[in-house]
Amino acid sequence: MKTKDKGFNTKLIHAGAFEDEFGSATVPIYQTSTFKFKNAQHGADCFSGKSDGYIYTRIGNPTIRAFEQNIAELENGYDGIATSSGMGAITSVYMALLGAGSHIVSSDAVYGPARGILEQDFSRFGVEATFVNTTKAENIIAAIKPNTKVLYIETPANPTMDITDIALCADIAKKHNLILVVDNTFCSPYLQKPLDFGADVVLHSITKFINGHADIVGGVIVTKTVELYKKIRHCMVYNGCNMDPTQAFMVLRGVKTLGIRMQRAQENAMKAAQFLQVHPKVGWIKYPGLETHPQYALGKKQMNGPGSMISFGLKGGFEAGKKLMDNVHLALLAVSLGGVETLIQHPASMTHAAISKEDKLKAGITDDLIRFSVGIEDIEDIIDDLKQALDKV
Ligand code: LCS
Repeated sequence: MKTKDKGFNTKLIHAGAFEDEFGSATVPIYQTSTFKFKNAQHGADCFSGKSDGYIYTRIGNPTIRAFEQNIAELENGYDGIATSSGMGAITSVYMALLGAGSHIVSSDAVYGPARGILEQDFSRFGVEATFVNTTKAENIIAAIKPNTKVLYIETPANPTMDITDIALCADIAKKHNLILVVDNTFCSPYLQKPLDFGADVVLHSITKFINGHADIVGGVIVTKTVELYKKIRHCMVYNGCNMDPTQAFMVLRGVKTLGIRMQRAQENAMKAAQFLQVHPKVGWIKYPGLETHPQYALGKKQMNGPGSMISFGLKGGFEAGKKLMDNVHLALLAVSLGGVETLIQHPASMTHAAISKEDKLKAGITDDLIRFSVGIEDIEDIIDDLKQALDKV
């Protein structure tokens, strides 16, 4: 079924529709590493690109392809490249777009390893990186050098919930001939479509909202142009961080409910945020749905809803936060986010441990910051759980 002119929830279920000879209603798992050629000429034609038949699962596979075409349509992009993990997506993009002597400007608050691999590994190959608070355009412009090739932003940022203006970044990128890459993990295409605001590449950890059930790790990249698609796919295939057919099957199943999951999770998050905001033991809270968020208006402009991620700190600092995390019963004390279950974690010592203490503080990742990923359970139970844990602080 052609879904280009259909609504988002219809696309979730039917985009990139797959057909097979049996009329399967869902996409089967093609659990095979390799594919038979019809004859030697067909094999040669598949390799030269004259024929588009499947060759080898690292290069392409029907189950994986169905997911790639689905997500490309959801993000309004040219095509998708599925990867073994979100970090696989990020590394493939860095590999494709950066090289010895080039420079990247990135948000200072990004998922820890997305920054760590630039500082600790790409630096060994002569790639320079500057991390700035990208919520202010002047910081980005000041960091751009003659050898800057990429502007990389995460919005809302993990874990500070800072919101960066995608359209403004696209303008800056155009003026300076940079490729704008947006990590859209915290929103999913249900809430934000960076390519529509002028980004060149959008990527995700599909481990989070897109799959939504905390049962697989995976990633995906969607590009605006065929040129970027070819360049990045080449690096993913040669680097070997392809998605597996079973992962693709799982995420094809998960993505179908993205709309209803996100809607429910953000309704819950709004109520949880309102509860935390007025609680006497809470020192501060950052949630895009509260008017107290520093970029509340920008969030309203570029996001179709505030999402379900909350960052907050207790008046008693880290020690109080530790007590809270040790006393929740319903929320799981676990990293990751964006699943149907509510999760709580401490970024400074967990997800962002790869970043130096000084850089963490500069990026706003304070020691008291608690990250709360609100699930789709009954909100009364989520709030009761917070209440009883806060009583013990
Ligand atoms: N981008 C963002 C914004 C993320 O939050 C993560 C993982 C990644 C990329 C990497 O994706 P992965 O390779 O794990 O699929 N964030 C995690 C987090 O906050 N807790 O655990 C993982």
